[in-house]
Amino acid sequence: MLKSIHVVTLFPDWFEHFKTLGLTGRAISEGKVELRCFDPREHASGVHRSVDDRPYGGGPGMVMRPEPLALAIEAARGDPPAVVSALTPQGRRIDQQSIARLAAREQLVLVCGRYEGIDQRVIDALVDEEWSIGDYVLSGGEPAAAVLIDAVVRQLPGVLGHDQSAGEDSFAAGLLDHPHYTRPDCWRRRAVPEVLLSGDHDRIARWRRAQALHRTRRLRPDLHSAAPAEPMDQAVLEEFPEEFLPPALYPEDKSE
Ligand code: 4GX
Repeated sequence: MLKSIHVVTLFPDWFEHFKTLGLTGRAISEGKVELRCFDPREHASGVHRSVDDRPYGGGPGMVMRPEPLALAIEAARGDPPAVVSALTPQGRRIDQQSIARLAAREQLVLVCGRYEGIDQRVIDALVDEEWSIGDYVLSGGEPAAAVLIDAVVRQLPGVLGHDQSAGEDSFAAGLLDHPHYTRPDCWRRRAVPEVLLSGDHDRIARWRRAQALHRTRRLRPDLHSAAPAEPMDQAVLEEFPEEFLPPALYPEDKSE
């Protein structure tokens, strides 16, 4: 199970606020996981401590210089060396299954590139795997690392509240989540689905399963085909067929 996350970044400030916030912040302050940054600039020599240089072959932008980055990665991976992961657009797309596997490691070493990228020789020599958060271009790996860290930390035991667990996430079952509602039971003439007010917890669980199945089939047919079916699914879908109309509007506001 994950104990420490080491982030190699030219912008350790990026994580200063992040590591105090929300679920991740609480997990760190409670000592469930540790987050440390390793800044290549601290390994840069010369008066200017420069960490980037112009690309061989010309062209726009700058490339991260190999030596300061390599020294920071070596400090971050420790001895014996942990697996080193870089966030890059050419990496493997992260999904919930990869998050579960990453959360099962003792240590994550996340390399965030800036500028046009990293000298390829550093990737060849020191990076074991590359991960992407999606097909769009960021200006640095830091937001991608933050996405990965958020998703991984909420998998750790005791990080979610007592009555929640990451294993019960709809995504863990390969489906999108069901819709959620809170008070008031009528808001701007829109009612909460009556089943949720019934107090019948088995029926509510069946309704939620049906909504997750309907939503996933409609919005993400790719996920729907891959999701494992439950024995009850057919019965649940017959009990709660997809509704084409939104719940009836109340004639007038009961409350707000
Ligand atoms: N999912 N980027 C990394 C710089 C870079 C380029 C090449 C190493 C090699 C991204 C993404 C992403 C932009 C982060 C380029 N570093 N990362 N950065 N999409 O777009 O993860």
